[in-house]
Amino acid sequence: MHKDVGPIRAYRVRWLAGVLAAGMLFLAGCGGSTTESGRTHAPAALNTGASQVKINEQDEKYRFDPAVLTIRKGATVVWTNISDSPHTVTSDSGTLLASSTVTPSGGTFRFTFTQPGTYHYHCTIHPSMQGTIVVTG
Ligand SMILES: [Cu+2]
Repeated sequence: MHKDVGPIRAYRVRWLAGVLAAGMLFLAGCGGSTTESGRTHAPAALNTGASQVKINEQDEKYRFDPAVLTIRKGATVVWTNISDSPHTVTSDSGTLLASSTVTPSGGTFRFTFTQPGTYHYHCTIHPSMQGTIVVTG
């Protein structure tokens, strides 16, 4: 008897994605702890996803979420504007991050960090919006 295993496999993929997402949150919460326990046997496709920063609104203030994001050298960060206002992603010093206007309701800006360091940035339209990307070696 031949059974269609499609739905079961789909469930397992979703479950694995959830476990990996939880593991990444755990790593982020530990400020870049180098534990490897959550990274075994991860499918290659799930290792190539970009890190995400949401531009959203909370308590009537726009913000970068998370405000501080730790990534590894070579990783790409994608900022997605899910708020109702345009924003920018602009380095506090230097010219590394220099987005054009990131449009409301889904506009994105992406950047690949190739050098370790701590990169502070802000929104030129709302200077109180500040964020930091920490790139580990
Ligand atoms: Cu802004």
